[in-house]
Formats: sequence, C-alpha cells, structure tokens
Amino acid sequence: MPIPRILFCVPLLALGLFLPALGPDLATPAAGTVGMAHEVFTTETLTVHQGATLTLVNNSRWMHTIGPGRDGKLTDNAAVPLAGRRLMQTNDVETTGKWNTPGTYYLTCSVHPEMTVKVIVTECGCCSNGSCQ
Ligand SMILES: [Cu+2]
Repeated sequence: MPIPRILFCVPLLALGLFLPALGPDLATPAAGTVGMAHEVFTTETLTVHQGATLTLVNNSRWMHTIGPGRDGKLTDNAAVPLAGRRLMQTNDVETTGKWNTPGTYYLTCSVHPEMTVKVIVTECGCCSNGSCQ
C-alpha cells in the first residue's frame, strides 16, 4: 500500500511556515531606518523632511515585497520615490529616492497585508529650495 502524499505535504508545509522564525536574532536596524518583522514594520508612522531619503532594512527571516500602497495592495504613486515593487530578503537594505513632495504616503507589503507604514513628508522652509539639508 503506497504512503499517502499528505503525510509528506503537511509536515513540509509546517516547516515552511515556522522554520524561518528559528535561529539567532538578527541585527537591529540602525537608528533612522525602518526595520521589518514577520508581518509588521518596526514603526507605524514616520516623518521625513522634504528632499530626504528613507532606508528600509529587512531584519527578519521573512521575504517582503514592498511598494507604495496600503493594506497589502500595491499601487502606483509618482510622488513615492520607490519605483515598482522591491523584493526584500533577509538583511536586504533599500534606500528610496528623495521624498520631494510634501504629504502623507503609505508603503505596504503585498505578502503581509498587515504591513503598512505611513510616511509623512514635511515641507521645508520657504527659502530652502525644497531641501532641509
Ligand atoms: Cu511582508
């Protein structure tokens, strides 16, 4: 009598779900960067000055697909300086382009819909030519 395939599939699926959580802790992302856990960014809201960049660090053992959007739904937004979708594996670091347009934006992960971070871009003074630096 052959062994049912489900006896192999269920344990392999369980390993795939829980194995990435095992192992030593990964390095904490540097101050001023946005880290990632299993299904969350390490912050829900952050503020950047107009003309600044933002660095995302995947300090988790899970893959994330990051782009503009909310609640796992990636959308195009020309004001978000992160073109397309970014597949981020463990220890990947992604620095956006300059956030040139003041306003409120969102970045999300299409793999983990709970992962959304609000990015508030504050306007620089009238005489700084759009840069706070
Ligand atoms: Cu994710």
